[in-house]
Amino acid sequence: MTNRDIAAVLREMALYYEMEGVAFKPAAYEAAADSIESSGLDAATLYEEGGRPALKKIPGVGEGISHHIEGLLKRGGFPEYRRLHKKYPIDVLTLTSIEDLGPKRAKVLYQKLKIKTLHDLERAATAGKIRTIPGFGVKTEEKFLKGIALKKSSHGRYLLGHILPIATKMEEELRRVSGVKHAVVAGSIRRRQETIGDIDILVTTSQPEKVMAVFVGFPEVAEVLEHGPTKTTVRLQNGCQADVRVIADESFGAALQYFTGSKEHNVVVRKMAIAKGLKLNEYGIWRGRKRLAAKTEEDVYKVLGLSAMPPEIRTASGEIEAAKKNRLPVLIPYGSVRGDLQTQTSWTDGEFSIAEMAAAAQALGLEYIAVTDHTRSLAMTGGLDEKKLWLQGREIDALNAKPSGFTILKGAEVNIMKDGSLDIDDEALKKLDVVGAAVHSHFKLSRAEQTARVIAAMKNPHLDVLFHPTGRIIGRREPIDLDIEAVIKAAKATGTAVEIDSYPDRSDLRDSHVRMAVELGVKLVIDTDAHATAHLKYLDLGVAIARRGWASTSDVLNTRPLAELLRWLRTPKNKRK
Ligand code: DGT
Ligand code: CA
Ligand code: CA
Ligand code: ZN
Repeated sequence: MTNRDIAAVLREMALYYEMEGVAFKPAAYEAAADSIESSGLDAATLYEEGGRPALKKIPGVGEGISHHIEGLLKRGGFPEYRRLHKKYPIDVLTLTSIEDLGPKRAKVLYQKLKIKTLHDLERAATAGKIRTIPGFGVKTEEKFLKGIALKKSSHGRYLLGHILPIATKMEEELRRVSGVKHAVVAGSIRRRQETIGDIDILVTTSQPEKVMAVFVGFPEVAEVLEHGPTKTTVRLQNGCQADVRVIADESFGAALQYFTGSKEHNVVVRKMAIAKGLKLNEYGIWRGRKRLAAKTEEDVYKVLGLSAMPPEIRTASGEIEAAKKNRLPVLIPYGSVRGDLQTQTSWTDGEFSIAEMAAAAQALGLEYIAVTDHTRSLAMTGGLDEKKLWLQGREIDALNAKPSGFTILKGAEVNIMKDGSLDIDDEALKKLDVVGAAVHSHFKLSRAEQTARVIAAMKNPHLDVLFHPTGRIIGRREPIDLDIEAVIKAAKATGTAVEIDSYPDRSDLRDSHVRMAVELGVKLVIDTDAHATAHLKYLDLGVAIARRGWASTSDVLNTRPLAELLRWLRTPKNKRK
């Protein structure tokens, strides 16, 4: 049983407790699930080596949950889980992944229509049965159908944030096998695309059989689909396929270039080769039977008169022209964000206190964070009003007064109301270090209305960062209908920064939007939107989006040291550069 399997059961428990209307437990189980999923420690190994006390080393795992995990590891279940699963024999994780379908509604759907699966839901919705339940209506029914369609369309692809840690771990472990020289993840993962079809690993080694034996023996492997000395393909527990190709060391660069892609990029590069009377394939770049280069990617590109392009921008959208002219952008490096400017705490819907979030951020090497809890019109999160923001500010002052080399900024994730106004007074906003605002309601306005609403909000003299510019959640919620170009231009005109959200299924500002912002000289901010300490480590996923959008360090405000960031924030908006 993997950490991911355990996390799934704990998430199910959280949903069951929500159905039952139990207080506190849902949040605790959800937090434990996040923590286990992102932990570098394997729960089964911990348990094997140190029993139940060892499990409690995982943050968020206390007495009760450690008993449950023991039950899962020893017997594949535990009494409370069996009781609730019997009471609600439904695929609650899948059903509640549909927008607007929470656990409470899943319970009603089961009780009234015996809906257990996504298939049942689709059948009931197309038969017009959902609308017969009090409180559901035609709109809800349509929304469910849309949600199902969205889910189907993203089927078979995986979020980068979920796959990258697994791929990186495999790469590192294969590198340690004796005889291995190179082990590198290629394909869409190397290009850091937002979703991933499969994992492609390239290896050069003197002992191919050994590498393949280690690969098929990884604990994540569910099934071996093809096992040979040059190519082996497996399916992982999470459904994703992974393959390892063993290639000749002398053509490593050519193979890496070929298998990194994108296909579109490769098509253009190969045409360039043909135009020069050359041939390019995964074994090298050739004139007739003479191999001109193959050892490194740089060598291969050089034959074509190109400097090597960072994988993230190999999309056939201008990078080849830039490489020809030696005008490639210097992309923002991974690890260069100094502070997270969107985090939520237990003051609202986050799991941890301000002090805990700050300590975790500092442990990751960050220099500052902004606490940006939700504000009052988001009542379900316990959103803060002016008074509570002030009180929170006093807590932050007290924490900052202790010498730590780390700074907590006062902020908020203010709500943009339907008319574009903000739900907190200007006087209170003025006292904050950094004000973010986002759309959290009225997602379905027309493009013209939605655009005007967001632009009106950006005109507020205290709004520093537009959070969640599009509101998209991958595979779950369509973006709001927005004239994004007009919004980005308004950001420039008003001196407002725009957020790149690093959370794995958010990235609601897309690479193409980032590129537009960079071209227009709009400042960006990279945040995790952390609701728990375990989320803070997602910052580099946001850096990947920034890189895909051709952003440099200077485009991203929170790569700056604190004093410089504060100088920008304290400059009146119409004077910001
Ligand atoms: P994915 O797996 O759907 O997220 O996307 P990729 O880009 O990883 O695609 P994949 O796994 O099918 O192939 C890996 C790379 O191999 C791809 O990016 C470029 C190269 N490649 C594969 N098939 C072809 C092809 O037919 N033509 C060219 N030029 N390159 C190919
Ligand atoms: Ca791939
Ligand atoms: Ca592949
Ligand atoms: Zn929140």
